[in-house]
Amino acid sequence: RSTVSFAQRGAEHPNPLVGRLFEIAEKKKTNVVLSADLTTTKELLTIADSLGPHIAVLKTHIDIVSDFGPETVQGLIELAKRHDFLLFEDRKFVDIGNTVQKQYKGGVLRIHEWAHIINASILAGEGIIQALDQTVRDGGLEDRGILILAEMTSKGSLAVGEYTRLSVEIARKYPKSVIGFVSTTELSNHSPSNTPTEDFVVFTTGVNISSKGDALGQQYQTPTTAMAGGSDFLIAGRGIYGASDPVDAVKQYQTAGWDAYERRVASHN
Ligand code: UP6
Repeated sequence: RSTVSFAQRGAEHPNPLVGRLFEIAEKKKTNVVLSADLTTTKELLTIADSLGPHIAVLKTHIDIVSDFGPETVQGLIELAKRHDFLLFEDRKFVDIGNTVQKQYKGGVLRIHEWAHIINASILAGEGIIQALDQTVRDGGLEDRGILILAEMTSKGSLAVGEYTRLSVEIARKYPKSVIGFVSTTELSNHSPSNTPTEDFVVFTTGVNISSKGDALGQQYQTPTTAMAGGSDFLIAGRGIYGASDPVDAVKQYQTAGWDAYERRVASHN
């Protein structure tokens, strides 16, 4: 579905959260997901406020915030409303179903209360997705979705081949809550679909305009190559918040991502 416009995909998508995501992207002309890996509430909220107008989603690692408290979440919720972006907690759930339900709903972080999107890996088998799906469906909140972490960008990642293929197979069983994948490319070649209307949203990490990687195994591709590979949303962290002028940087990622998206759609019409 990557050659269809976001507007059309949003209008036709059975999941209202995906509808809203595509609507935000079209309205703001951005498919940038800011990976806001800042470690204090003040830094996190400051960057969310200044870059908010240019992003569709803000991705957090809420457990790295050293002074985490109710004001952290309150601030994120307010900024998400003011600038119209969704919140994605990159929790990478990995445990047995019973444990992840507690991690998702409870603890100090209460992720389910504020994060529209979460992600999980299928290392533990299908039960983890079944458990999160249950919480999404019975949790009393409409706009919640799961991404399956089908690949990883770090060097030597074991999330390849059959693992990635099974991520797609499992995703198909939970259409009410699984909205897509975190992966480096679109995954239909791993597991071709029999349903032409199937529409998983592809979020791609490891995106950077000026770097090839870091000293700890991270491997980057550019916004253009990610979009050519069928990505829908580009997740970038240090390339944006680590730049000398983050506002200038986010605009560059926004333009690169949106131009590539428009070219992709135009070339198929
Ligand atoms: N992330 C990856 N690769 C994956 C999955 N997740 O980099 O396969 C996450 C990291 C970080 C962000 O946890 O929050 O995406 C990438 O940040 P960066 O752009 O600063 O490298």
